[in-house]
Amino acid sequence: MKTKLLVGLGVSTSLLSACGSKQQEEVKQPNVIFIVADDLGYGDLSCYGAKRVQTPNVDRLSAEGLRFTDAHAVASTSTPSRYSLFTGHYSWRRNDTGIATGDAGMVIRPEQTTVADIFKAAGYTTGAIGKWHLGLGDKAGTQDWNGFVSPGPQDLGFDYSYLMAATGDRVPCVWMENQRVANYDPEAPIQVSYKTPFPGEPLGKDHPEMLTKLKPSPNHGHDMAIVNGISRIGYMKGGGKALWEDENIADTIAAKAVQFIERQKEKPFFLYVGTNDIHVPRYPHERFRDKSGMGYRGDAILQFDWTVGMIVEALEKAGILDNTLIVLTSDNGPVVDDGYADKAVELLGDHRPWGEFRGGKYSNFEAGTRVPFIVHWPAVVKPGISDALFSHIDMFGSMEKLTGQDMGEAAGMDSQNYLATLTGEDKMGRDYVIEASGSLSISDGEWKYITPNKGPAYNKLTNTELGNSEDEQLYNLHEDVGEKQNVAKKYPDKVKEMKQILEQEKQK
Ligand code: NG6
Ligand code: CA
Repeated sequence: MKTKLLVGLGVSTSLLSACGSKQQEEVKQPNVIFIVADDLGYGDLSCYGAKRVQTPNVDRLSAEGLRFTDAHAVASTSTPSRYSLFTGHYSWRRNDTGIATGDAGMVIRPEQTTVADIFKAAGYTTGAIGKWHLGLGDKAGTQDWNGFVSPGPQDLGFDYSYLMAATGDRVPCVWMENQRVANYDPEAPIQVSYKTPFPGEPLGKDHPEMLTKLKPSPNHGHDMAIVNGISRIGYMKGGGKALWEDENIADTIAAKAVQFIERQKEKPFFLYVGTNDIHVPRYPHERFRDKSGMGYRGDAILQFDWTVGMIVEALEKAGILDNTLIVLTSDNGPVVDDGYADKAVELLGDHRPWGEFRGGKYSNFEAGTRVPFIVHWPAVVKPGISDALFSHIDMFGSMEKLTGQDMGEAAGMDSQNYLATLTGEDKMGRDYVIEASGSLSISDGEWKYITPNKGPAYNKLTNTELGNSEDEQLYNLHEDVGEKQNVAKKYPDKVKEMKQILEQEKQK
Protein backbone atom coordinates (compact mmCIF):
# COMPACT_ATOMS: atom_id res chain seq x y z
CA MET A 1 0.00 0.00 0.00
CA LYS A 2 1.29 3.41 -0.93
CA THR A 3 0.45 6.26 1.33
CA LYS A 4 1.31 9.80 0.42
CA LEU A 5 3.35 11.80 2.84
CA LEU A 6 2.35 15.30 1.94
CA VAL A 7 3.66 18.66 2.92
CA GLY A 8 0.89 20.28 4.89
CA LEU A 9 0.07 17.09 6.71
CA GLY A 10 2.85 18.09 9.02
CA VAL A 11 5.71 16.31 7.32
CA SER A 12 8.66 18.62 6.94
CA THR A 13 9.52 19.84 3.49
CA SER A 14 13.13 19.35 4.40
CA LEU A 15 12.45 15.70 5.08
CA LEU A 16 11.02 15.32 1.62
CA SER A 17 13.80 17.29 0.01
CA ALA A 18 16.24 15.00 1.74
CA CYS A 19 14.76 12.34 -0.54
CA GLY A 20 16.33 14.17 -3.48
CA SER A 21 14.81 13.13 -6.78
CA LYS A 22 11.96 11.44 -4.98
CA GLN A 23 10.73 14.88 -3.96
CA GLN A 24 7.92 15.02 -6.47
CA GLU A 25 7.06 11.37 -6.16
CA GLU A 26 4.93 9.61 -3.65
CA VAL A 27 6.97 8.84 -0.58
CA LYS A 28 5.89 5.73 1.22
CA GLN A 29 5.42 6.05 4.97
CA PRO A 30 8.51 4.55 6.57
CA ASN A 31 8.37 1.62 8.92
CA VAL A 32 9.84 2.49 12.29
CA ILE A 33 11.72 0.19 14.65
CA PHE A 34 13.09 1.14 18.05
CA ILE A 35 15.74 -1.36 19.15
CA VAL A 36 16.38 -0.69 22.84
CA ALA A 37 19.26 -2.63 24.36
CA ASP A 38 19.41 -3.10 28.11
CA ASP A 39 22.38 -1.71 30.07
CA LEU A 40 24.51 -1.51 26.92
CA GLY A 41 27.21 1.10 27.49
CA TYR A 42 28.49 3.83 25.20
CA GLY A 43 31.76 1.95 24.91
CA ASP A 44 30.31 -1.54 24.40
CA LEU A 45 30.03 -1.40 20.60
CA SER A 46 32.95 -1.49 18.18
CA CYS A 47 31.48 1.46 16.22
CA TYR A 48 31.76 3.43 19.47
CA GLY A 49 35.37 2.42 19.96
CA ALA A 50 35.23 -0.98 21.64
CA LYS A 51 38.24 -3.06 20.64
CA ARG A 52 37.89 -6.37 22.42
CA VAL A 53 34.36 -7.04 21.29
CA GLN A 54 33.23 -6.75 17.69
CA THR A 55 29.65 -5.84 16.78
CA PRO A 56 29.55 -6.03 12.95
CA ASN A 57 25.77 -5.86 12.59
CA VAL A 58 25.46 -2.72 14.68
CA ASP A 59 28.56 -1.31 12.98
CA ARG A 60 26.85 -1.75 9.62
CA LEU A 61 23.87 0.33 10.79
CA SER A 62 26.33 2.91 12.06
CA ALA A 63 28.35 3.00 8.82
CA GLU A 64 25.23 3.34 6.68
CA GLY A 65 23.42 5.62 9.11
CA LEU A 66 23.92 8.40 11.61
CA ARG A 67 25.82 7.69 14.81
CA PHE A 68 25.18 10.12 17.66
CA THR A 69 27.86 11.02 20.19
CA ASP A 70 25.74 13.07 22.60
CA ALA A 71 22.39 11.30 22.88
CA HIS A 72 20.81 10.69 26.26
CA ALA A 73 18.34 8.45 27.95
CA VAL A 74 16.16 10.34 30.43
CA ALA A 75 17.13 8.15 33.39
CA SER A 76 19.90 5.77 34.33
CA THR A 77 17.62 2.79 34.98
CA SER A 78 15.11 0.99 32.84
CA THR A 79 11.59 1.83 34.01
CA PRO A 80 11.91 5.63 34.11
CA SER A 81 14.00 5.62 30.94
CA ARG A 82 11.43 3.62 28.95
CA TYR A 83 8.55 5.56 30.49
CA SER A 84 9.97 8.79 29.07
CA LEU A 85 10.91 7.25 25.72
CA PHE A 86 7.34 6.03 25.20
CA THR A 87 5.39 8.98 26.61
CA GLY A 88 7.49 12.10 26.09
CA HIS A 89 6.89 12.91 29.76
CA TYR A 90 9.77 13.25 32.18
CA SER A 91 9.67 10.29 34.54
CA TRP A 92 10.86 12.55 37.38
CA ARG A 93 7.56 14.41 37.35
CA ARG A 94 6.11 11.37 39.10
CA ASN A 95 7.42 9.56 42.14
CA ASP A 96 6.28 6.11 41.06
CA THR A 97 8.41 5.51 37.97
CA GLY A 98 11.38 3.85 39.70
CA ILE A 99 12.64 0.32 38.87
CA ALA A 100 9.40 -1.69 38.70
CA THR A 101 8.92 -5.06 40.36
CA GLY A 102 7.64 -7.95 38.26
CA ASP A 103 4.17 -7.55 39.75
CA ALA A 104 3.98 -3.75 39.41
CA GLY A 105 0.82 -2.26 37.95
CA MET A 106 1.21 -0.58 34.59
CA VAL A 107 3.29 2.54 35.13
CA ILE A 108 2.06 4.34 32.01
CA ARG A 109 -1.62 4.83 32.70
CA PRO A 110 -4.04 3.70 29.98
CA GLU A 111 -5.26 7.25 29.44
CA GLN A 112 -1.73 8.45 28.65
CA THR A 113 -0.63 8.81 25.04
CA THR A 114 2.38 6.87 23.84
CA VAL A 115 4.54 6.75 20.75
CA ALA A 116 2.58 3.65 19.73
CA ASP A 117 -0.65 5.70 19.85
CA ILE A 118 0.91 8.16 17.41
CA PHE A 119 1.64 5.38 14.93
CA LYS A 120 -1.80 3.85 15.36
CA ALA A 121 -3.38 7.22 14.66
CA ALA A 122 -1.28 7.32 11.48
CA GLY A 123 -2.65 3.95 10.39
CA TYR A 124 0.36 1.84 11.32
CA THR A 125 0.31 -1.66 12.79
CA THR A 126 2.19 -1.57 16.09
CA GLY A 127 4.07 -4.15 18.11
CA ALA A 128 6.11 -4.46 21.31
CA ILE A 129 8.49 -7.37 21.72
CA GLY A 130 11.00 -8.23 24.46
CA LYS A 131 11.70 -6.39 27.67
CA TRP A 132 8.84 -4.26 28.94
CA HIS A 133 9.53 -3.34 32.59
CA LEU A 134 6.65 -0.87 32.69
CA GLY A 135 4.24 -2.95 34.76
CA LEU A 136 1.13 -4.81 33.71
CA GLY A 137 -2.34 -4.80 35.21
CA ASP A 138 -3.92 -2.27 37.48
CA LYS A 139 -2.16 -2.39 40.84
CA ALA A 140 0.93 -4.11 42.21
CA GLY A 141 0.30 -7.69 43.23
CA THR A 142 -3.29 -7.87 41.94
CA GLN A 143 -2.65 -9.61 38.61
CA ASP A 144 -4.04 -13.06 37.89
CA TRP A 145 -1.20 -14.49 35.84
CA ASN A 146 -3.45 -17.36 34.78
CA GLY A 147 -5.79 -15.11 32.85
CA PHE A 148 -5.88 -11.88 30.88
CA VAL A 149 -3.74 -9.23 32.57
CA SER A 150 -5.20 -5.81 32.02
CA PRO A 151 -4.58 -2.95 31.48
CA GLY A 152 -1.60 -3.63 29.28
CA PRO A 153 0.19 -2.64 26.07
CA GLN A 154 -3.02 -2.84 24.03
CA ASP A 155 -4.30 0.10 26.09
CA LEU A 156 -1.16 2.01 25.10
CA GLY A 157 -1.50 1.66 21.35
CA PHE A 158 0.19 -1.69 20.75
CA ASP A 159 -1.72 -4.07 18.48
CA TYR A 160 0.58 -6.94 19.33
CA SER A 161 2.83 -7.64 22.31
CA TYR A 162 5.18 -10.43 23.32
CA LEU A 163 6.93 -9.33 26.47
CA MET A 164 8.71 -10.18 29.66
CA ALA A 165 6.80 -8.30 32.34
CA ALA A 166 9.89 -6.84 34.00
CA THR A 167 13.49 -8.05 33.74
CA GLY A 168 15.32 -11.34 33.37
CA ASP A 169 16.18 -11.28 37.05
CA ARG A 170 12.61 -10.69 38.25
CA VAL A 171 9.72 -13.13 38.41
CA PRO A 172 7.42 -14.02 36.69
CA CYS A 173 9.80 -15.81 34.30
CA VAL A 174 7.27 -16.26 31.51
CA TRP A 175 6.44 -14.51 28.25
CA MET A 176 3.25 -12.50 28.06
CA GLU A 177 1.68 -12.66 24.60
CA ASN A 178 -1.08 -10.10 24.18
CA GLN A 179 -1.33 -9.93 27.98
CA ARG A 180 -1.69 -13.66 28.59
CA VAL A 181 1.06 -16.10 29.53
CA ALA A 182 2.42 -17.60 26.31
CA ASN A 183 2.45 -21.42 26.16
CA TYR A 184 0.38 -21.40 29.33
CA ASP A 185 0.60 -24.68 31.20
CA PRO A 186 -2.72 -25.48 32.91
CA GLU A 187 -0.93 -28.13 34.99
CA ALA A 188 1.19 -25.44 36.63
CA PRO A 189 -0.88 -22.40 37.65
CA ILE A 190 1.24 -19.33 38.32
CA GLN A 191 1.49 -17.35 41.53
CA VAL A 192 3.78 -14.38 42.07
CA SER A 193 4.62 -12.42 45.20
CA TYR A 194 7.16 -9.80 46.10
CA LYS A 195 6.28 -10.11 49.80
CA THR A 196 6.12 -13.71 50.91
CA PRO A 197 7.71 -16.94 49.72
CA PHE A 198 5.48 -19.86 48.67
CA PRO A 199 5.76 -22.81 51.07
CA GLY A 200 7.69 -25.69 49.54
CA GLU A 201 9.29 -23.60 46.76
CA PRO A 202 13.09 -23.68 47.14
CA LEU A 203 14.90 -20.36 47.36
CA GLY A 204 18.36 -19.52 46.07
CA LYS A 205 19.55 -18.44 49.49
CA ASP A 206 18.80 -21.86 51.01
CA HIS A 207 19.72 -24.05 48.04
CA PRO A 208 22.98 -22.97 46.42
CA GLU A 209 23.35 -26.51 45.08
CA MET A 210 20.33 -25.89 42.83
CA LEU A 211 21.94 -22.85 41.18
CA THR A 212 23.42 -24.75 38.26
CA LYS A 213 23.70 -21.93 35.72
CA LEU A 214 24.67 -18.80 37.64
CA LYS A 215 25.07 -17.84 41.26
CA PRO A 216 24.28 -14.41 42.68
CA SER A 217 27.19 -12.16 43.61
CA PRO A 218 27.70 -11.99 47.39
CA ASN A 219 25.30 -9.59 49.20
CA HIS A 220 23.60 -8.74 45.94
CA GLY A 221 20.15 -10.23 46.53
CA HIS A 222 18.86 -12.24 43.57
CA ASP A 223 18.49 -15.16 45.97
CA MET A 224 14.77 -15.83 45.91
CA ALA A 225 12.78 -17.97 43.42
CA ILE A 226 14.89 -20.47 41.49
CA VAL A 227 13.93 -20.79 37.83
CA ASN A 228 16.16 -22.75 35.42
CA GLY A 229 19.02 -23.04 37.86
CA ILE A 230 19.16 -19.26 38.41
CA SER A 231 17.75 -17.51 41.46
CA ARG A 232 15.86 -14.25 40.98
CA ILE A 233 14.22 -11.29 42.69
CA GLY A 234 10.71 -12.14 43.91
CA TYR A 235 8.80 -15.32 44.68
CA MET A 236 7.07 -17.48 42.13
CA LYS A 237 5.24 -20.77 42.00
CA GLY A 238 4.22 -22.74 38.93
CA GLY A 239 4.71 -21.85 35.29
CA GLY A 240 5.71 -25.33 34.13
CA LYS A 241 6.18 -25.44 30.38
CA ALA A 242 5.63 -21.70 30.07
CA LEU A 243 8.80 -20.80 31.99
CA TRP A 244 11.44 -19.24 29.79
CA GLU A 245 14.92 -20.64 29.43
CA ASP A 246 17.49 -17.92 29.75
CA GLU A 247 19.68 -19.24 26.95
CA ASN A 248 16.75 -18.95 24.54
CA ILE A 249 15.54 -15.46 25.41
CA ALA A 250 17.45 -13.71 22.62
CA ASP A 251 16.36 -16.34 20.09
CA THR A 252 12.73 -15.87 21.13
CA ILE A 253 12.91 -12.09 20.85
CA ALA A 254 14.61 -12.28 17.45
CA ALA A 255 12.13 -14.86 16.15
CA LYS A 256 9.13 -12.84 17.28
CA ALA A 257 10.56 -9.64 15.77
CA VAL A 258 11.29 -11.37 12.45
CA GLN A 259 7.80 -12.88 12.42
CA PHE A 260 6.23 -9.48 13.05
CA ILE A 261 8.23 -7.93 10.20
CA GLU A 262 7.31 -10.73 7.79
CA ARG A 263 3.63 -10.43 8.61
CA GLN A 264 3.48 -6.65 8.44
CA LYS A 265 5.80 -5.94 5.52
CA GLU A 266 3.01 -4.90 3.14
CA LYS A 267 1.90 -1.91 5.18
CA PRO A 268 3.63 0.54 7.53
CA PHE A 269 4.46 -0.72 10.99
CA PHE A 270 6.01 0.46 14.23
CA LEU A 271 7.92 -2.10 16.23
CA TYR A 272 9.55 -1.72 19.62
CA VAL A 273 12.14 -4.41 20.34
CA GLY A 274 13.54 -4.33 23.87
CA THR A 275 16.34 -6.86 24.10
CA ASN A 276 17.11 -8.67 27.33
CA ASP A 277 20.80 -8.37 26.47
CA ILE A 278 22.95 -7.31 28.17
CA HIS A 279 21.03 -7.20 31.45
CA VAL A 280 21.62 -9.75 34.20
CA PRO A 281 21.31 -12.67 34.54
CA ARG A 282 23.57 -12.92 31.52
CA TYR A 283 23.25 -16.45 30.27
CA PRO A 284 23.60 -16.35 26.49
CA HIS A 285 22.92 -19.24 24.15
CA GLU A 286 25.84 -21.65 23.87
CA ARG A 287 26.52 -20.35 20.33
CA PHE A 288 27.78 -17.19 22.03
CA ARG A 289 29.00 -18.54 25.36
CA ASP A 290 32.74 -18.07 25.84
CA LYS A 291 33.08 -16.49 22.41
CA SER A 292 34.00 -12.94 23.40
CA GLY A 293 36.81 -13.73 25.81
CA MET A 294 35.14 -11.35 28.26
CA GLY A 295 32.76 -13.78 29.88
CA TYR A 296 29.00 -13.79 29.56
CA ARG A 297 28.75 -9.99 29.56
CA GLY A 298 30.83 -9.80 26.38
CA ASP A 299 29.05 -12.86 24.98
CA ALA A 300 25.70 -11.12 25.58
CA ILE A 301 26.98 -8.17 23.52
CA LEU A 302 27.68 -10.61 20.66
CA GLN A 303 24.20 -12.03 21.11
CA PHE A 304 22.70 -8.52 21.01
CA ASP A 305 24.60 -7.83 17.81
CA TRP A 306 23.30 -11.08 16.32
CA THR A 307 19.72 -10.03 17.19
CA VAL A 308 20.24 -6.77 15.32
CA GLY A 309 21.55 -8.76 12.36
CA MET A 310 18.43 -10.94 12.33
CA ILE A 311 16.15 -7.89 12.28
CA VAL A 312 18.11 -6.25 9.47
CA GLU A 313 18.15 -9.47 7.47
CA ALA A 314 14.36 -9.80 7.80
CA LEU A 315 13.93 -6.23 6.56
CA GLU A 316 16.25 -6.88 3.65
CA LYS A 317 14.46 -10.07 2.69
CA ALA A 318 11.15 -8.23 2.81
CA GLY A 319 12.65 -5.53 0.59
CA ILE A 320 11.85 -2.78 3.09
CA LEU A 321 15.20 -1.96 4.70
CA ASP A 322 15.62 1.18 2.60
CA ASN A 323 12.47 2.83 3.91
CA THR A 324 12.63 1.62 7.49
CA LEU A 325 13.75 4.05 10.16
CA ILE A 326 15.71 2.07 12.73
CA VAL A 327 16.68 3.75 15.97
CA LEU A 328 19.12 1.69 18.00
CA THR A 329 19.86 2.75 21.56
CA SER A 330 20.16 1.59 25.18
CA ASP A 331 17.89 2.27 28.15
CA ASN A 332 20.75 3.32 30.41
CA GLY A 333 24.49 3.11 30.91
CA PRO A 334 26.60 0.06 31.65
CA VAL A 335 27.21 -1.96 34.80
CA VAL A 336 29.69 -4.78 35.11
CA ASP A 337 28.66 -6.67 38.27
CA ASP A 338 24.90 -6.22 38.60
CA GLY A 339 24.27 -9.16 40.85
CA TYR A 340 25.49 -12.44 39.38
CA ALA A 341 28.90 -14.09 39.52
CA ASP A 342 29.34 -14.20 35.74
CA LYS A 343 33.06 -13.24 35.69
CA ALA A 344 32.27 -9.91 34.04
CA VAL A 345 34.59 -8.11 36.46
CA GLU A 346 37.40 -10.64 36.29
CA LEU A 347 37.43 -10.80 32.48
CA LEU A 348 36.80 -7.14 31.70
CA GLY A 349 40.49 -6.38 31.10
CA ASP A 350 40.94 -3.04 29.34
CA HIS A 351 37.42 -2.96 27.89
CA ARG A 352 35.66 0.26 28.91
CA PRO A 353 31.86 -0.18 28.77
CA TRP A 354 31.38 3.48 29.75
CA GLY A 355 33.76 4.79 27.07
CA GLU A 356 35.56 7.90 28.28
CA PHE A 357 32.76 8.90 30.62
CA ARG A 358 32.49 8.68 34.39
CA GLY A 359 29.91 6.62 36.29
CA GLY A 360 27.59 4.05 34.74
CA LYS A 361 24.13 2.65 35.27
CA TYR A 362 22.47 4.31 38.34
CA SER A 363 24.81 7.32 38.09
CA ASN A 364 24.32 11.07 37.67
CA PHE A 365 27.62 11.19 35.84
CA GLU A 366 27.58 11.05 32.06
CA ALA A 367 27.90 7.29 31.62
CA GLY A 368 24.54 6.89 33.37
CA THR A 369 22.54 8.29 30.49
CA ARG A 370 24.89 9.02 27.58
CA VAL A 371 23.93 6.04 25.47
CA PRO A 372 24.67 4.60 22.05
CA PHE A 373 22.21 6.03 19.52
CA ILE A 374 22.20 5.13 15.85
CA VAL A 375 19.67 6.16 13.21
CA HIS A 376 19.48 4.07 10.04
CA TRP A 377 17.13 5.04 7.23
CA PRO A 378 18.86 4.73 3.86
CA ALA A 379 16.02 6.42 1.92
CA VAL A 380 16.50 9.65 3.86
CA VAL A 381 19.42 9.67 6.30
CA LYS A 382 22.91 10.14 4.95
CA PRO A 383 25.74 8.29 6.67
CA GLY A 384 27.72 10.24 9.21
CA ILE A 385 28.35 11.12 12.81
CA SER A 386 26.22 13.63 14.69
CA ASP A 387 27.48 15.50 17.73
CA ALA A 388 24.05 17.09 18.19
CA LEU A 389 22.60 17.02 21.68
CA PHE A 390 19.64 14.65 21.65
CA SER A 391 17.35 13.11 24.27
CA HIS A 392 15.03 10.12 24.17
CA ILE A 393 12.38 12.53 25.47
CA ASP A 394 12.04 13.92 21.95
CA MET A 395 11.23 10.67 20.21
CA PHE A 396 7.54 11.37 20.88
CA GLY A 397 7.48 14.84 19.30
CA SER A 398 9.72 13.73 16.44
CA MET A 399 7.47 10.77 15.64
CA GLU A 400 4.43 13.08 15.67
CA LYS A 401 6.20 15.15 13.06
CA LEU A 402 7.30 12.16 11.03
CA THR A 403 3.76 10.81 10.79
CA GLY A 404 2.01 14.16 10.56
CA GLN A 405 0.02 13.55 13.74
CA ASP A 406 -0.78 15.99 16.52
CA MET A 407 -1.78 14.14 19.64
CA GLY A 408 -2.74 17.30 21.55
CA GLU A 409 -1.17 19.58 24.16
CA ALA A 410 -1.09 17.21 27.11
CA ALA A 411 0.38 14.33 25.14
CA GLY A 412 4.16 14.17 25.19
CA MET A 413 4.24 17.42 27.14
CA ASP A 414 8.02 17.41 27.64
CA SER A 415 8.77 16.29 24.11
CA GLN A 416 9.67 18.43 21.13
CA ASN A 417 10.08 17.76 17.47
CA TYR A 418 13.73 17.05 16.66
CA LEU A 419 13.12 15.07 13.49
CA ALA A 420 15.62 17.19 11.60
CA THR A 421 18.24 16.27 14.21
CA LEU A 422 17.36 12.60 13.84
CA THR A 423 17.74 12.74 10.07
CA GLY A 424 21.03 14.63 10.33
CA GLU A 425 19.92 17.90 8.72
CA ASP A 426 20.18 19.75 12.00
CA LYS A 427 23.60 19.48 13.62
CA MET A 428 22.84 21.26 16.89
CA GLY A 429 19.91 19.45 18.50
CA ARG A 430 18.51 20.49 21.86
CA ASP A 431 19.66 23.49 23.87
CA TYR A 432 19.93 21.24 26.91
CA VAL A 433 19.05 17.75 28.11
CA ILE A 434 17.73 16.86 31.55
CA GLU A 435 18.44 13.52 33.16
CA ALA A 436 17.16 11.90 36.32
CA SER A 437 19.32 9.54 38.32
CA GLY A 438 19.77 10.12 42.07
CA SER A 439 19.39 13.83 41.27
CA LEU A 440 18.34 15.93 38.36
CA SER A 441 21.16 16.92 36.02
CA ILE A 442 21.21 19.25 33.09
CA SER A 443 23.70 19.50 30.26
CA ASP A 444 23.94 21.86 27.31
CA GLY A 445 26.62 19.72 25.73
CA GLU A 446 29.43 21.81 27.16
CA TRP A 447 28.36 22.43 30.75
CA LYS A 448 26.82 19.86 33.02
CA TYR A 449 25.20 20.68 36.35
CA ILE A 450 24.20 18.09 38.96
CA THR A 451 21.75 19.09 41.71
CA PRO A 452 23.00 18.52 45.29
CA ASN A 453 21.79 15.26 46.75
CA LYS A 454 22.20 13.38 50.02
CA GLY A 455 22.54 9.99 48.34
CA PRO A 456 25.70 7.87 48.55
CA ALA A 457 28.60 8.87 46.32
CA TYR A 458 29.49 5.30 45.56
CA ASN A 459 27.69 2.00 45.09
CA LYS A 460 30.06 -0.62 46.37
CA LEU A 461 28.06 -3.58 45.05
CA THR A 462 28.19 -2.44 41.44
CA ASN A 463 31.41 -0.40 41.77
CA THR A 464 29.70 2.70 40.42
CA GLU A 465 30.44 6.33 41.18
CA LEU A 466 26.91 7.63 41.53
CA GLY A 467 27.67 11.32 41.25
CA ASN A 468 25.64 12.21 44.34
CA SER A 469 27.07 15.04 46.40
CA GLU A 470 25.72 17.55 48.88
CA ASP A 471 27.70 20.15 46.96
CA GLU A 472 26.58 21.65 43.71
CA GLN A 473 28.50 20.13 40.84
CA LEU A 474 29.39 21.77 37.57
CA TYR A 475 31.62 20.21 34.94
CA ASN A 476 32.91 21.48 31.64
CA LEU A 477 32.50 18.48 29.38
CA HIS A 478 34.51 20.03 26.56
CA GLU A 479 37.60 20.29 28.73
CA ASP A 480 36.84 17.59 31.23
CA VAL A 481 34.78 14.84 29.65
CA GLY A 482 35.53 12.57 32.62
CA GLU A 483 33.86 15.01 35.09
CA LYS A 484 36.84 15.15 37.42
CA GLN A 485 37.01 18.89 38.18
CA ASN A 486 33.98 20.35 39.90
CA VAL A 487 34.08 24.00 38.81
CA ALA A 488 30.80 25.10 40.41
CA LYS A 489 32.56 27.61 42.68
CA LYS A 490 34.53 29.06 39.80
CA TYR A 491 31.48 29.68 37.58
CA PRO A 492 28.61 30.73 39.87
CA ASP A 493 26.76 32.44 37.00
CA LYS A 494 26.71 29.25 34.98
CA VAL A 495 25.42 27.34 38.00
CA LYS A 496 22.70 29.93 38.46
CA GLU A 497 21.71 29.81 34.81
CA MET A 498 21.43 26.03 34.75
CA LYS A 499 19.53 25.89 38.04
CA GLN A 500 17.09 28.40 36.66
CA ILE A 501 16.37 26.28 33.61
CA LEU A 502 15.81 23.27 35.85
CA GLU A 503 13.47 25.30 38.07
CA GLN A 504 11.47 26.46 35.06
CA GLU A 505 11.18 22.90 33.80
CA LYS A 506 10.03 21.71 37.22
CA GLN A 507 7.27 24.36 37.26
CA LYS A 508 5.80 23.21 33.93
C1 NG6 B 1 18.40 -3.55 40.84
C2 NG6 B 1 19.02 -4.94 40.81
C3 NG6 B 1 19.77 -5.08 39.50
C4 NG6 B 1 18.88 -4.77 38.33
C5 NG6 B 1 18.25 -3.41 38.50
C6 NG6 B 1 17.27 -3.06 37.42
C7 NG6 B 1 19.66 -5.73 43.05
C8 NG6 B 1 20.70 -5.68 44.14
N1 NG6 B 1 19.95 -5.07 41.94
O1 NG6 B 1 17.63 -3.41 41.99
O2 NG6 B 1 20.30 -6.36 39.39
O3 NG6 B 1 17.87 -5.74 38.20
O4 NG6 B 1 17.56 -3.35 39.72
O5 NG6 B 1 17.92 -2.84 36.22
O6 NG6 B 1 18.63 -6.37 43.21
S1 NG6 B 1 17.19 -2.13 35.06
O7 NG6 B 1 18.18 -1.95 34.03
O8 NG6 B 1 16.13 -3.01 34.63
O9 NG6 B 1 16.70 -0.86 35.57
CA1 CA C 1 18.55 -1.21 31.92
